[in-house]
Amino acid sequence: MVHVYFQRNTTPHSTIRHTRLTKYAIFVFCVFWLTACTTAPPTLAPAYTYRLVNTYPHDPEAFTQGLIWHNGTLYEGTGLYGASSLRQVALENGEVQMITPLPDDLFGEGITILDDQLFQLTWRGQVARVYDPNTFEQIATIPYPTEGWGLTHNGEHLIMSDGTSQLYFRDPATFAEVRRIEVLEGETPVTRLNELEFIDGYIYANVWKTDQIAIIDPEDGAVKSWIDLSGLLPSSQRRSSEAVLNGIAYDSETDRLFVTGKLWPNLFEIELVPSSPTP
Ligand SMILES: [Ca+2]
Repeated sequence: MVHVYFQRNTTPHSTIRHTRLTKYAIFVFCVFWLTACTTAPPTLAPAYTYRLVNTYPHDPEAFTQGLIWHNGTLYEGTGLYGASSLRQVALENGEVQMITPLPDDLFGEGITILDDQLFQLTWRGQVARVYDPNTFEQIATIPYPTEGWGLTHNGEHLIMSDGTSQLYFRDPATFAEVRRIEVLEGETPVTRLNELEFIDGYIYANVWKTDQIAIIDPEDGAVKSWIDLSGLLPSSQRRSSEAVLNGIAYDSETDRLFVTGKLWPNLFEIELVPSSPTP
């Protein structure tokens, strides 16, 4: 096709040649533009920063692995072998109102409450513990085949992370895998997904050892936005390299978003603020 065009372009009529050359240039540009559009790296998801609304005390010994808001109070799951627990915590003063320890050989991880059952994962124990959220009486244990990191639910299924870029949707009665998504920013897997919260139809996941929370489409795993919490707890107040952001809870009745971290002395209520566009 291009060869035929050049043959036609041998006409001595300069105006026609000029017009055809212009058309050819436009054609080449369009081909190049379309090719560029299909192969260019995806645009990074837009980011939010935060506005600090309230600061509350948080047990600096709590190695936070799960955080939720339920029926007007906080519930927290903590980790480490020999120190893992499930807690009910007063927001205003951080006091532990109810606590049950885990066996020393279990490392507690994410928690969530669905249909009046409280689920707590374990890291490598491959077993979830199920409690009555009002009494912390243990109701059941349910095995699963992966590591356990973060946990939330969409009202029907449990949603679970295992430190990879995968999120697993599980039947709350059996932990059978219903489906899974790979979390991607463009085509790049987002790994080390940790504590989770399902908020207004999206999965919020903080990324281990970062100050970043990904907002994820639960249908296809696409990262829709990021929340940058850099500076929320200064490094001078972090006791070790393990003292990282890990805990997202949401009070849907009052639209309050809470975050904290492992061994953090504070729990924060924040509001999301769109980042200023890059000039
Ligand atoms: Ca959570």
